[in-house]
Amino acid sequence: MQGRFTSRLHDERVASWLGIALGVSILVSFATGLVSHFMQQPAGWMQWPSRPVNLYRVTQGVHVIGGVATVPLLLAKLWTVYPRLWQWPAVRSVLHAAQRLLVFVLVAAALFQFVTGVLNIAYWYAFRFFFTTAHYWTAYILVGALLIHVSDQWAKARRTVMTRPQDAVGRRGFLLTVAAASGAVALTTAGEAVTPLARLAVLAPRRPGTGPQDVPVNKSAAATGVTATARDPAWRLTVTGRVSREVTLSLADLHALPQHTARLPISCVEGWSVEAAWRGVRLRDVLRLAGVAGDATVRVESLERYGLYRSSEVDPPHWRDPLTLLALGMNGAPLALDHGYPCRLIAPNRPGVMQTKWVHRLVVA
Ligand SMILES: Nc1nc2c(c(=O)[nH]1)N[C@H]1C(S)=C(S)[C@@H](COP(=O)(O)O)O[C@H]1N2
Ligand SMILES: [Mo]
Repeated sequence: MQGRFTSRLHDERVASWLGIALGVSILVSFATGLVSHFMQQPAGWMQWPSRPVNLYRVTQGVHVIGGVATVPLLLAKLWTVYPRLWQWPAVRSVLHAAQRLLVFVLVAAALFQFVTGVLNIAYWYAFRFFFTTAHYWTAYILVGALLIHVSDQWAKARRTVMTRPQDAVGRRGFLLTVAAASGAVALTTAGEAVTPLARLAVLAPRRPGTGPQDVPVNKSAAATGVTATARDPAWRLTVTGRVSREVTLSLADLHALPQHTARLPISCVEGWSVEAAWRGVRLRDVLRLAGVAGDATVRVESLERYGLYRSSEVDPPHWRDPLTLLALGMNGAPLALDHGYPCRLIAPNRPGVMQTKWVHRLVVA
């Protein structure tokens, strides 16, 4: 049966090199994915630092852009090894059956991660399950299967790549083509996070320079139903919870406090990121007015009634940071309604989903 697959590129050497590249990319995706998960849902003992300012921007850019660039590697690897699917006899022993089952789990988990990941950043929610949870748990299955597969294949792959090939069947050309495809995908996506490359980012769903005030918007005020409440002159910011005194501030009160500027990125979990010059009051100044303990955590709540991103938790390293602002303006103009007018949180080294817009309440715990 295998004789029918005429291309000699379906061989061990190509499979090994692609396997090594895939193994490295998947482990990098896994590590950066864990960073993103635990920044959003820290375990009890975790406190993330607020510096370096661009840390999350880099880890999540690597996760998403690196993940998209891995797709050509995965496709090439599957093409290289698929003749084995039809090997005969299908099962030779218990061990062989276990190996085949493992490869099945590995391929299924890898396809699931890449397909759902790409659909998610393309805003094509074709699946019924909640992406984040499914993507997170499947990552452990993928990496578990990968580690067993690597320990199983290590010796053989090592021998294969260490010995000189006896024939020339165009492997090098094939591998270079795959590398070029992967590089091209990366180059045409990277502009979503690397602003100077924005014009090349034809594959990126969001790009710097688009959207109000040159910054993209995921959820608009209209989509979240806050247009009227955000524009209401009766809008107030309240500081409540474990405070020495409750504080209520109007927009004019906020403008009367000392104003600061911070150059910080919005770094979306979807991989796009854009730096902007934010202007507003320091979160710590507002919390001090209410007399907040230094070790408190603060929940920043928006006017939004429903929706997963209507509030976010701010730990001491972030709220004490002088760069963390309740922004009233950006890029030299008052905050656009879609960017969170009258007031939004912006903090260093933090996922975009936790940069709450249309803030109206700070609850101290
Ligand atoms: N209240 C509220 N804040 C929110 C969101 C939201 O849906 N509701 N979306 C978040 C997400 S996912 C991102 S990436 C950033 C984007 O900020 P921008 O629209 O100003 O670029 O806002 C965050 N703040
Ligand atoms: Mo986001």
